[in-house]
Formats: sequence, structure tokens, C-alpha cells
Amino acid sequence: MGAFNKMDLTIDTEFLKDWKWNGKTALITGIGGQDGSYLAEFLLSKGYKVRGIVRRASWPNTRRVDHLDVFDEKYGKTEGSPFFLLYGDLADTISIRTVLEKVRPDEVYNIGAQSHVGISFENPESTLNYNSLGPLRILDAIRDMKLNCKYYQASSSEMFGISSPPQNEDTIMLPQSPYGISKLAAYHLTRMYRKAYGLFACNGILFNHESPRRGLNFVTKKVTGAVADIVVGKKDKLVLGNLDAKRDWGYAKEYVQMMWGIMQQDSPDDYVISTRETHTIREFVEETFSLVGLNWRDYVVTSSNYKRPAEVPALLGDCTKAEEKLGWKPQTKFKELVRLMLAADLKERFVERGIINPKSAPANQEFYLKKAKDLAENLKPKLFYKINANELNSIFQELYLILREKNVSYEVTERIKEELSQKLMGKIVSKEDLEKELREVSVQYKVREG
Ligand code: NAP
Ligand code: G4F
Repeated sequence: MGAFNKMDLTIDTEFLKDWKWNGKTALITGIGGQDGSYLAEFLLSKGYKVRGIVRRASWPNTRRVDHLDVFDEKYGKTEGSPFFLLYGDLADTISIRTVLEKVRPDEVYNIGAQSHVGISFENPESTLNYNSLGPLRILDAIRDMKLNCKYYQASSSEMFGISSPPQNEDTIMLPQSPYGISKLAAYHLTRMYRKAYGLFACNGILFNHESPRRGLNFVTKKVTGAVADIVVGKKDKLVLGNLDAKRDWGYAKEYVQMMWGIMQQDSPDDYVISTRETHTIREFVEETFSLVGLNWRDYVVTSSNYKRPAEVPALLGDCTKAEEKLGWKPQTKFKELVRLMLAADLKERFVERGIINPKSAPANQEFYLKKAKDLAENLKPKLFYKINANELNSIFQELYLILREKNVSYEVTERIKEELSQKLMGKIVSKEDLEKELREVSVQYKVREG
């Protein structure tokens, strides 16, 4: 419970005490991820026995579900236990078949994946292995082992790529990343196993969904985490990539309920789940900073390091089918999502820094936002420069003047220029840092000249 409390503002596990089996067993791949953890909670609350696949890691990768692991003392990893984890890997066919044989699930939720689009450009091969061949391994094992179970595939709005918004189940899919392509292959495999072999296999085409449990290197969590860091003085800037892309962001805790809803229909099908609202990354940033009374322009710098070789410019989901057939109605939209993510990060930082006592930490968002505003009032933002060729030219002009006044030779001036170029090019530095560098160079020069 302790570690987990750091991620959500509040968490209720009381329902676990009254757990009663509904007769069904669910297997979740990627149970240790954002969605996996919410889905496990949701299915347990519905009386499912939940089994999760985790892969071996040298450092804990089960933090998001440790609070659910409360049954071992009573049951161990036995047939009767409401919840336990098994080792497995989407790249390992043997492990998948072994787990399926042991668990014999009624419903399989395949939500494990290499889920980061940016990283998929750097690791395309393993991304396709986990995200495309992983589903194939599971689908084919279900077919071959003649398991009587339903299959959910975590498909993604990233598959739409450059197709114009709004996107729905009939929109052409033109993915822009190895990740998008890997998910598109899995989407088609799921449809093919449904058609060719009659499997109850469904795709949930989910648009971006976020939460306090979101991975740290996705843009929303990066922004809310950075604002919390800035407020407590742990950070003084936030470096981002493309601010112009638009995303349709919803709340993960609500989205996982639709994963289940899709599996409860009479026949298998594919559904878009979204909020029908889209916002730029810039708007997300602006909204987060403004909640604590700060101007984002004082803290945010952009860098090509976080830009992708190809981008999905605009996502906006048309979820009419899910509304009509599943009764889907998103409750948490953009502004509320930003608030709840930021409040959770603020709570974590305040506890970490001893600003509040974890034992008496209140559960309402307003408390954290108000305290953050008070703290932010005293912040003095630094001015940051991203040093590029233009910036260097103006720095050198200043330097030439200083050095000329001191009668420094042309050769020494050029050497200093070279040194500074190497040190600063591509870096993001504050005005203060820049002045310090220039001062250091002139001192260095005096020593050399002396
Ligand atoms: P996440 O937080 O990154 O979780 C992914 C999970 O998959 C992690 O538990 C990870 O384990 C596991 N995993 C990765 N590679 C694996 C492998 N080879 N074998 C077994 N497990 C593996 O992702 P999420 O946001 O919860 O997303 C859940 C699913 O929905 C993913 O398939 C994602 O692609 C898809 N999706 C997400 C969104 C979204 O906005 N969140 C939208 C559409 C679709 P480790 O902890 O060991 O890495
Ligand atoms: O938060 P992101 O990394 O999410 P992205 O690429 O939309 O993918 C997420 O949603 C998909 C559904 O559409 C999922 F299938 C996928 O698994 C994942 O959950 O980036 C969102 C946007 C992008 O346009 C990116 O270029 O934010 C832009 N961005 C700008 N600066 C950044 C950053 N993204 C990240 N991760 N980090 C940045 O610094």
C-alpha cells in the first residue's frame, strides 16, 4: 500500500476484503503497467480471479499492483486465490503456452506491449516482436489449445497515423511509427483469428488515456511531474519536443472498464474509445502550469531530442459506436485530468520533501493545488537559451568585444571560441549559466596571458 499511495491521490482497497468469486478467471498481460493495474482492480471488484503476466526484471516492475497482492498468506498461488502473478514474456512462446495451460482463463486481456512511440523508432525490432508477434503467439495458442476463452487486444489510435480527424472504426489506418505498425499488425491478426477461426477476439482502439500511474516518459506525466518538481525547487526547466501535436486524452481508470465492456458483448467486435475532445501538447502544458499560477513560457524549452522522425499530428476519436453499443460516456475530460494528475504528483513531492506529513495528507485536489500556488509565488524563473548557431554568433560577438578590449590575439580568440562552441552547442543553459561560462573563459584567458 505504501509505495502505491505515492501514485494516486487516493486508493480504495477495502473491496478486496469482500471479494467473492463470480466464476470467471481473467489473465492480463502487462498487468504491471498503467492500464493493467486499473484493469486488475476493476476485474477484482467484479469478482474475477485475476492472474497477471509479468516479465522478469532486476528492479521491481510490480509497484502498480503490489497493493493487490494481499492474498498470498491465505492462498499462496493456488487455484482458489483471487490474485497472483506469473512470470512470462510476450517474446517467449513457451512461457505463454505454459501460463495459458496453468490458468485456463475465461478472458485474456493482452495489454502488455512496448508502448512508447518515440522509443519504437530506436527499438523497432523488439517493438514488433512484443507488440505483433506477442499477440500472434497468444491467439495461436488459444486456437491450437482449443481454449474456450475470449481475447482482448489493446489496439491504439496511433494506428490512424496521418488520417485526418475525427477517426472512427472505418477510418483508414496510416501509421507513422514502428509502434503504430506493430499495433496495426496485431489489430489485423485479431480480426483474422476472429474471421478465420471463429475466436471471440476483439480490438479496443483506445485513444490516449492517462492517470497518475502513467509511465514517467509520456508527455502528460512528464509535464505534471516537472511542474511538481519546479514548485518544490527540484527542477528549474522542462525540456519537451513537438508542442503542436493534438491528442484526445481520457482517464485510464475509465478506459479499462470499456475493455471489459467490449468482452461482455454477444459477439466479438472492434470499438473506438475516446473523449471527443482534442488539445495540443502546448495546451496541456499551459493548463498544468497555470493551475499553480506559473507562466509555462518561463520554464519550457523545446529540443529536437524529443521530436520523432515522423509524427502523428492530430488525434480526435469519434466513439459513436461505443456510445451506442457499450453505453460509453467519458466522465473525466481534459481539465479534470490535468488537475488529478498534477495533484497526485504534488502530493508525492510534498511528502518526499517533508512539506506535508503522509499520515495526515488530505485527499482533496484543492489542498495540493492551493499549497503549490503559495509555494510558486516565491519562484523566480531563470531565462533559458537553447544554444544553436545563431545564439553562438551573438555570444561570440559579445566575446570579441571583451577580448578586443583586452588586446587578445586573433589566434587565442579563435581558440576560446572553439572551446566555447564545443561546450555550449546544443545545450540548454540559463542566462546566469551563460554569464558564468563567459566569465570563466575570460578568467582562463587572463591566466593564460599572464
Ligand atoms: P504501459 O504502462 O507501458 O504498460 C505496458 C506493460 O507491458 C508493462 O507492464 C510492461 O512490463 C509490459 N510488457 C512490455 N513488454 C513486455 C513483454 N515482452 N512481455 C510481457 N510484458 C511486457 O502501457 P499502458 O499505458 O498501460 O498501455 C497498455 C496497453 O494499451 C499497451 O499495449 C499500449 O500499447 C496500449 N495502448 C495504450 C494507450 C494509452 O494511451 N495508454 C492507448 C492505446 C493503446 P514492464 O513493466 O516489465 O516493462
Ligand atoms: O505522451 P506521448 O509519448 O504519447 P503518444 O505518442 O501519443 O502515444 C501514446 O498514445 C498512443 C495512443 O494514441 C498509445 F498507443 C501509446 O502506447 C502511448 O500511450 O506523446 C504525445 C505527443 C506526441 O505528439 C509527442 O511527439 O507528445 C509529443 N511530445 C512532445 N514532447 C512528447 C514530448 N512526447 C513525449 N513522450 N515526451 C516529450 O518530451
